[in-house]
Amino acid sequence: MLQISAANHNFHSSDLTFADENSLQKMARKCRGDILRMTTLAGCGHPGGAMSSVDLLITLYACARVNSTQPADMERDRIIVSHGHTSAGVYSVLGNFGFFPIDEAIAHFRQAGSPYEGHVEHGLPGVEWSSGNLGQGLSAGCGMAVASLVHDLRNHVFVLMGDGEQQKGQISEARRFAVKYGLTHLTCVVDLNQLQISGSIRHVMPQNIRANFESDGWRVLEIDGHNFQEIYRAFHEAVHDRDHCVAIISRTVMGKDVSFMENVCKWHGQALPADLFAQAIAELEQVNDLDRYRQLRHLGTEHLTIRPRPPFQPDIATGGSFLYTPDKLTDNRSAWGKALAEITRQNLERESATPIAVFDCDLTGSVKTDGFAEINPRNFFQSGVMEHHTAVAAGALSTQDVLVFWADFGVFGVDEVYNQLRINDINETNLKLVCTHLGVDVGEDGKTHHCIDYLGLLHNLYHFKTIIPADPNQTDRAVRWLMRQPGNIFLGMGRSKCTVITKPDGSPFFDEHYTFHYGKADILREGADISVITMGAMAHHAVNVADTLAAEGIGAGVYNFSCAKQMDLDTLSRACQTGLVITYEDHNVHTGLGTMVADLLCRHGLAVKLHKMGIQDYVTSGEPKDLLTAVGLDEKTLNLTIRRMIEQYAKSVKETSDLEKTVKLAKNI
Ligand SMILES: Cc1ncc(C[n+]2csc(CCOP(=O)(O)OP(=O)(O)O)c2C)c(N)n1
Repeated sequence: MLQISAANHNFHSSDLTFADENSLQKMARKCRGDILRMTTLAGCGHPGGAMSSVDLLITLYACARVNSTQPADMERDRIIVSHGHTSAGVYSVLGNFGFFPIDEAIAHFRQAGSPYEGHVEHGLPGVEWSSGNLGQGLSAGCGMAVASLVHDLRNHVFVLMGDGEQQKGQISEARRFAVKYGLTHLTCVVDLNQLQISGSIRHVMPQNIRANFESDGWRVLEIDGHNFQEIYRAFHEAVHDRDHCVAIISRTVMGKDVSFMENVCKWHGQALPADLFAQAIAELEQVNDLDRYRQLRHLGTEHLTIRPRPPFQPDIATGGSFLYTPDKLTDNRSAWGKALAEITRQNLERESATPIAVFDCDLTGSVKTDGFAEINPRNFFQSGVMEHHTAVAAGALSTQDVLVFWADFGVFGVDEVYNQLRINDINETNLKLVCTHLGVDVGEDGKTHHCIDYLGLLHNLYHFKTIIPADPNQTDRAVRWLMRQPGNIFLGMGRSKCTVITKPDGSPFFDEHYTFHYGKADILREGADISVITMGAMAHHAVNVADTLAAEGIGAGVYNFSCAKQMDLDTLSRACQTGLVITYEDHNVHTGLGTMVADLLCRHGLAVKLHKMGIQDYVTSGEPKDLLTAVGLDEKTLNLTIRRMIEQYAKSVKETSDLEKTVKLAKNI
């Protein structure tokens, strides 16, 4: 096992000792052989970039403050590999440095059920962030560098990236963020091998990487990315420069050290066939031991383990609650902002409290993060119009023992950044995403701003919980609940002020005795004739309609399913007892609550007549109440729909009994 000298550990002295340089060179040769072993055995992968990046990786994992025996130590440096396709390079280094058995990584690379995935996987010790979609790693690095500020750590964050990857716009967002927040303990390294999948980076998409970094305020160093002394010195400079974020542009050679692979872009994403592997491994002066690994691969992957992130249990005091009374309209977003500010105040001086951080994308007043910003400005991150970056930075920070909120409009916090949220979900983050201005409630801003598809999008993300509270009281209690939860949670609300939902006696439904339970539905009104299933801003319309119909003797039950992704089956079964169900929502009718209800009804054999009321197409600008009328979601239309369904049902029952009578007559029974 490679042991670096104390002088070079943590980039302490300014030069690499001769002995350490020799050790790193030897290790590089071994790692290049292992990259080829892995990819040839798997018959796929990305050997070319892995071989150009590997000297940078070796220097980092050898000299940075990381320890294979304590890979989760809080004080460790964070190393993020943004060009996750170079996984064979990363695994070869981590395996040879003892983070896991190298033979295991070689034998099971890209095999079904194995943690040694095609793109780097955070379930492995030493891997901080699963990447694969290019352009996101620097944002993850920013999030982890913010964690150092929040926890007052003295560590360093390193991000490795490809050069083709630099074409991605999100990187410029991350560069600006890093400079604005003085993340001088963040260093990035660009592997400048001049090639990407389709050829030379100059032909695919010309760029000026150095100028891009410099114009955003970074200090840039240029080095030979295969010269260990130069690599080490650059890291040493970067780590000790407390005035700049430093980018190290490293000139490298794709396929380095195998003559026929060097500078050939075909090897970016292609494994060597067995005959070329034999040639290459001979050039690297190593034995061709592929058969041994083939045998190990045949053993399968059942014995391999993936380590989930350590559980996150925020310690937050959430005592008390605000009670909103029916005599006044209040918007849910104000209820969220007020609860956030009050809980922040409660926890600010508590020694054991988990730190809270809030990200905002230039919508502070609208998404009600201003109260937090005033109370805890140090942990408030104004990220401007940089949602892609923010989604990832906030997600990465949430893996570092910080309770992280990102508040935005629905169209920017979900639609704009769907893939970033997906990567967060894959990374098992603990992000609390709070989106306002959902549905057509945004009204006059028009169709670009009507977020009507968020529920369907978030339904795709296996680990995201969704909560769409019905009124300010439920919002307050949901915020208090989610403050103490691990995992990704979405809290959604509209823009307008809304009516406080009441019990039939006129008192608040979600009163001082109410506690939010994730997955529990609320029966807002009982009714034996028909059931309306709804959530969020539409709930009070359904209650109004039910109350009007009750006065005429029609029993419409109203069910608030604020947690659509974990539906309360008992309450759903109860709603189905009427035989008639309407789902009522201001979402895309194809992917919203109605479709989720229909799915559940089918899966559990609950037979009802179901009518889905939702949005059929994009909607124009207009006042929210007019838009609800335009799309057939106003109270009058709900009222008529309920009556029509009940009438049709009665008619069909009558027709059935008439038919039965006729049949009986015909049979002379
Ligand atoms: C967002 C995104 N778009 C496209 C891809 C597909 N892809 C994988 S690697 C690659 C080229 C990357 O080039 P570079 O960063 O220079 O890596 P190298 O070729 O040096 O390994 C592309 C386009 C991706 N992984 N992510």
